[in-house]
Amino acid sequence: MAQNRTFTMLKPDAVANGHIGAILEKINVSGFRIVALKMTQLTKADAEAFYAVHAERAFYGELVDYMTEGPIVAVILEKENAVEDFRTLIGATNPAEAAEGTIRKMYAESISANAVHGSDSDENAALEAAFHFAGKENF
Ligand code: 3AN
Repeated sequence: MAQNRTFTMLKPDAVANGHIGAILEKINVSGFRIVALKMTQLTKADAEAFYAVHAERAFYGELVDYMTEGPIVAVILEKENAVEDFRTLIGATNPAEAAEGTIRKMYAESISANAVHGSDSDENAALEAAFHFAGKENF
């Protein structure tokens, strides 16, 4: 099967709680190859643009505030069936509903501070990767 890519962010709660290493290790042992990686902090405009699809949702303001409160780690990952397999690895949006052994079950604090982002389609993975990485970083 062809290799394809997904995009993740380790969110401010995961970074602040010291989980960068553990989460990257879990991603690696689950068969994903790290293609590009950087620690950065989103501006309000960055977060509003990244989550524009949620602009009408009640939690949008809270989400933008939360995603800008501290640094994040942006990562492009590669694996067969990357998007779907990564969604399985991270678990449900609400950590209270996430399966045992998933990243959100292990490391998330709440439905908004839920430790990691995972792209929901190949198209969005490509858009989100391009949002965070310039061509020379994304090999
Ligand atoms: P996922 O990240 O599982 O794809 P989405 O795309 O529905 O979930 O939501 C994007 C982000 O918005 C979530 N990762 C979470 O941080 C936040 N979010 C989603 N639903 C809620 C909610 N009901 N209350 C607060 N924040 C939420």
